[in-house]
Amino acid sequence: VDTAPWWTSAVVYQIYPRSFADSNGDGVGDLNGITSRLDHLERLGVDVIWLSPVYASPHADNGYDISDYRAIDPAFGTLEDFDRLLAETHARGMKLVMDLVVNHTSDEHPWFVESRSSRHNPKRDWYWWRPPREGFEAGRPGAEPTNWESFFSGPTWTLDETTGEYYLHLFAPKQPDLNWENPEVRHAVYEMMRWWLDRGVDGFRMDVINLISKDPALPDGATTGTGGLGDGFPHYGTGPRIHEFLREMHREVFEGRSGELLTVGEMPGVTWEDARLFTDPRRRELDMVFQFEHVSLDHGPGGKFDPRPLDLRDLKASLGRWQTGLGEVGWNSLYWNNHDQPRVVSRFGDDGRYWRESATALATVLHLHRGTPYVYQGEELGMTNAPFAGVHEMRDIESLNHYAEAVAAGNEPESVLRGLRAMGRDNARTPVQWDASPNAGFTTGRPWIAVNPNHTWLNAQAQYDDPNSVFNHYRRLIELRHALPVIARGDFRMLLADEPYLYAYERTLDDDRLLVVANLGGTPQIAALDGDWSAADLLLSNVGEPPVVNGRISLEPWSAHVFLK
Ligand code: ISL
Repeated sequence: VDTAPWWTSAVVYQIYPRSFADSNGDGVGDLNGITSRLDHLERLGVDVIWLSPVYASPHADNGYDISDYRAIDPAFGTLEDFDRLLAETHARGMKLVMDLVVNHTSDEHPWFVESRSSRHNPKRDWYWWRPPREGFEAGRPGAEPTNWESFFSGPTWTLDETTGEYYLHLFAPKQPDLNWENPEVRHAVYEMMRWWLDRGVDGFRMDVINLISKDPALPDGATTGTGGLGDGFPHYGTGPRIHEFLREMHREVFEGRSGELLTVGEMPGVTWEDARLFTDPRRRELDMVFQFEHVSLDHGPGGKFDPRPLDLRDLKASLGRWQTGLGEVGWNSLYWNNHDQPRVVSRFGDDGRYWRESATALATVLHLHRGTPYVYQGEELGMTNAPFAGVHEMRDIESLNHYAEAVAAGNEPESVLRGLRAMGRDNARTPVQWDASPNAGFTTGRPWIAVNPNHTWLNAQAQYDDPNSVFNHYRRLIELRHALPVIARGDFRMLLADEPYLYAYERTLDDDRLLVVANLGGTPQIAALDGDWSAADLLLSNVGEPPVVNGRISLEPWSAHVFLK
């Protein structure tokens, strides 16, 4: 009997609504736009849609700053539109998972408006309020209660003149952190989650959920940050009560509901040891987590905006460690892309000469690991980074803040721009390229961020009927996961770990052996493997059948092959 959870053989597709499809010509994607494009997802064969936030929001961080958890933002539509999207998704046999952003709210959420109104307001303690540092006058540099640096530049504290106290925001000042120490906060969140589940949604992707438990002593961090600021992560990352909070959430929200729901926690800085605890089914916390190790390997000494080339051996060591670490207990999420990461074909592949081959090779390698694959909108088309002419074409608060800070600190604008062009989040946020028409079929109006000019040849319409397209390669990978238990549940063994251009591994289940072998570089390679693969079935290839003599497989640049025996 197959007792593996349903999501071991499932693939999730992430939609960033603002950039997916615009139904009303205002230049911003919306819910009706998504509903009108569900055929694309059905054709691709994905099982679950994860919707980035569509709640009411002032959009300081594109909806990751929520002012009403039970309302749809008018830019995206209405609750009625939402219900229709949900019904249409279900009618096609797919599930829909919401984004849950509860480390912080918008500063325009009524909870925060009340909280800031006076020191004695009943909701005062729903957020983190602190007086200025001992001996410092409020508002002076250094008066912040801790030295922590925000993810979006500058300090994590903003002074509120009304009461003369500071509030904590790990992200933008318009994203104040909720105080999870307060049980009223936790129960208000659980109630809201139950409200959405009762409405029919199939689970949650939980934004920065490993940051919700802070050390209440709020100690300073080691001063590594810009302008004398410090790293607060050890005091709020995977904090003292995080497992307790997630178990409580599980009890209050998920216990007794259908086993068909999905929970995935986004967890910057999480280790595989922690991830195993979070996803051990006996502990009743989460189904899976998003980790960040493999998307940090190309960060240079100056951090994310100072990238260095990826050494493939580091990538294999990292992903291999997670495969093994969560091999017996726990479960992996597999992703190259999301709305916060540059496009993988530009980042780890070759978006020029070997565009198609590298997009499909990277997809092959990722999808056949043990874990649940996530496809980010446009990834299935091989969408690339955007050719931003300058910062005036960028929209992301993280990029704009970093640019202002770095240039003010005396850095050459051109060199700051280089970092943003390579690593900025807006690379992932240009509109989905549906066809070759002027705005790529995304909108009839003026898009909120420019469409990538390569949509004239890189678009969905051009790929549906091309058997070799990136789209059809993703479709086949998804099909394979659905069809083969060895992909869903087999053991994982990394091969050729020291090879700098080859990515090879074996999956085994009972008598089935699956071999994935790929050349992730621009020169021909030979993979020398143990055992005889010459008689094995070639299940999938992105370039055609490779020459195989026993265990020696010749690999063209960026070729990827999947064998079964
Ligand atoms: O991209 C990042 C900054 O370098 C990440 O650290 C990112 O901020 C982090 O992964 C958390 O992301 C999530 O929470 C943020 C939001 O801006 C991101 O879009 C979201 O995915 C705050 O809600």
